[in-house]
Amino acid sequence: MDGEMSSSEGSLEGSLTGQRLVVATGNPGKLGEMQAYLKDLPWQLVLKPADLEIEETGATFSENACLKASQVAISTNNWAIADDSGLMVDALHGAPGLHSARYGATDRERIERLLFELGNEANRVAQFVCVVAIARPDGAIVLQSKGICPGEILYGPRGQGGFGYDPIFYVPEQDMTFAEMPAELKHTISHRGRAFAELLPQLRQLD
Ligand code: ITT
Repeated sequence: MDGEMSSSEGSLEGSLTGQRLVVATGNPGKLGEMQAYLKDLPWQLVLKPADLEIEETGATFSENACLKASQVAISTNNWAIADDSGLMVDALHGAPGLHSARYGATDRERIERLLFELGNEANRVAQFVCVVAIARPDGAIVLQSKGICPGEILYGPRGQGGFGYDPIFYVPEQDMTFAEMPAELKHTISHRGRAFAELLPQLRQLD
């Protein structure tokens, strides 16, 4: 996956027919999940050019998702889909939130920092939030949806799957962290899964 991401714009798996849809993410974990949600649609999925970086200056997940989708659409003159997401921890007043990706240099450092900031705090309540936006080639946003997944932050990592904060995000109903779940289960119940569940029927109608 990393190899694919380092290439410039290129085709991904998916339909070979239909309009091109640029998947506007530089995060390989997200890319894999977005591809899985989009795989049966009649769109030709295309990678964002590796050197096209969008500055996330928005004040909300929605603003950032729209920014990324719009700017990638305009730069590539194609339809584009973007996701802005993050982990909000109640006891940290919503942090890392919008800054989830910038909380540390690597997934491991981000997890270590979050566990350090929380310390022995008894309130471990948290939620993952995801907004997905789709832009036309002229940059206009045509679809947007939001998904939330409630859970708790563990005291240490558990599980090998997923990416990002998955090993410390525990979902009580499943008695598993995101990293312990089979990918299909995470895809169904996650913040991203919920956002895509709302978006996909509308995307089918667009086509
Ligand atoms: P793009 O903007 O290029 O898509 P990014 O990683 O910078 O990639 P965001 O700004 O949306 O994306 O940051 C979201 C961060 O939140 C991401 O880097 C992860 O650390 C975390 N995150 C989001 N969804 C997650 C998930 O399903 N599991 C674990 N961590 C997740």
